Amino acid sequence: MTLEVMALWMVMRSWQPSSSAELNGVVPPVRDVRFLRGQFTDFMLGYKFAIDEVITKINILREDFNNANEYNPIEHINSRLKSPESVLEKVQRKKYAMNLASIRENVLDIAGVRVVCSFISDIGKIRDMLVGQEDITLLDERDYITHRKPNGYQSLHLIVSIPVFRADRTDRMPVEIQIRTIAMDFWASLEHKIYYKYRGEVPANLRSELAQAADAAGQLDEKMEALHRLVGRTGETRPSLTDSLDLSVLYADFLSDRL
Ligand code: 0O2
Repeated sequence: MTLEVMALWMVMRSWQPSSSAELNGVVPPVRDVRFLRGQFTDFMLGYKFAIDEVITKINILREDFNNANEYNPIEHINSRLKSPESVLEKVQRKKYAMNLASIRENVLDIAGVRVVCSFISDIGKIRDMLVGQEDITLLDERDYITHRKPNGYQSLHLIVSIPVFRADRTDRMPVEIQIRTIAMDFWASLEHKIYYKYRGEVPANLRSELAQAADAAGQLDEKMEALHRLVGRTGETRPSLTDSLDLSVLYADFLSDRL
């Protein structure tokens, strides 16, 4: 039996071994494990659907900006579903109860979506557009841009909940949305690689280099923001749709194209 299956079994049974001897001695029945796997898959599927919903929302914003020929603040989007191992590792590290109800209540970053923008000012815009949507509820917000982490990490983290319409029920699911600039993202992905390479024990000289790189990234963001403002938007707003507009001229134009 793999460790993963054993871990799933423990979660589903709300059971924690009191010692490694107890863990070694216990073999769950195969039928249970199949059932538990099914339950866990169903549980995780809800988070996958929540990611799909949020990505659809962001893609709609993106396409809407493009359609209006407006400047598009969204550079790129990516997402990740936490693996069962890292969900369980977090439960263990934070000393939460090892059962699904506890995971549902406490682990709010199983579904994660990252939005990368060009400029610092885009971050607030995207945040407001998402949080302002009727079916989105903001549960928590961490502003690591105003309050940069000591290692230099910068990003805006939102925990939101959105409804996911399943075949037999509607669940409100939490999603962590990270919004950051290209420079912040570049720094964070390099730092992540270094952190994993050294298994968290990053040597002091590298930590200091990373802090300097974070400063440089911060300065670049400020410079780009200033240039962006200088080039400026004209402040044009797109005209709102006029329902009573006579579309006969447009129809005639379509007909003339066909000839
Ligand atoms: P991954 O690879 O994105 O899945 P915790 O989850 O307990 O560590 P907490 O308090 O729940 O942290 O949330 P926090 O610190 O607000 O945000 C956690 C997520 O933010 C991480 O997820 C990273 O994606 C990102 N993050 C936070 N701090 C740093 C940092 O110093 N460097 C980098 N590169 N990313 C950071 P995961 O699940 O740890 O990783």
